[in-house]
Amino acid sequence: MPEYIPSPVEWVRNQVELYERSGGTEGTTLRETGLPVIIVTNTGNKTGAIRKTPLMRVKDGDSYVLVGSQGGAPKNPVWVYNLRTNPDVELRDGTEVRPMRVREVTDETERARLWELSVAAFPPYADYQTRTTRRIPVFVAEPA
Ligand code: F42
Repeated sequence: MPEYIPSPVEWVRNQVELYERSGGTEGTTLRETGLPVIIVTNTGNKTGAIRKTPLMRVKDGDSYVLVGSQGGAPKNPVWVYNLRTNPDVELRDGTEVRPMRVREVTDETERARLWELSVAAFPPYADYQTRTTRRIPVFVAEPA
C-alpha cells in the first residue's frame, strides 16, 4: 500500500481529517459558505503516495465536475497533474465512497456547459477565473 500524505495546508488537512473520521457526516461543507464538499483521493504523480483533495461538489447526473481553481491562484493545483497522470480516483460524497475515472474536459461546448453548472454550484469560481490568466482546468469524474 502506498503511504498517505496529508495536505501541508492546515485547514485543508483538518477538513479531510474530520470528514473521514466522521464517515462523511461532519466537515462536509466549505467554512462559512455552507456549500457541500467532496473528497477526491488521488495518487501523487511523483511520489505515488495517496493524496486526499477536498473540492466543491458539482454534480452532473452520476458524474462530478472537478474544478482546478485553487482560489484563482496563478498556478494549477498539484492534484491537476496527479489526475492527468493517474485518472483512477476514489470519490467520497458524504457517506458514499466510490471508485471513479476522471477525464479532463477539452471539448469547448462541453466545457461551457460544465463551467456554467460549476458556477451555479459555487459562484466564486467565476471570480477566480477573472483573477488568473491561466485557463482553469475542468475534469469530469465518472463511475468506474
Ligand atoms: N481547490 C480547488 O482547486 N477547487 C475547489 O473546488 C476546492 C474546494 C475546496 C473545498 C474545501 C477545502 O478544504 C479545500 C478546497 N480546495 C479546492 C483546495 C484543495 O483541496 C487543494 O488544497 C488546492 O487545490 C491545492 O491543491 P494541491 O494539490 O496543489 O495541494 C497542495 C497544497 C499540496 O498538497 N501540495 C503538496 C506539497 O507537499 O506541497 C504536494 C501534493 C502532491 O500531490 N504532490 C505530488 C506527488 O507526487 O505526491 C507531486 C508534487 C510535485 O512536485 O509535482
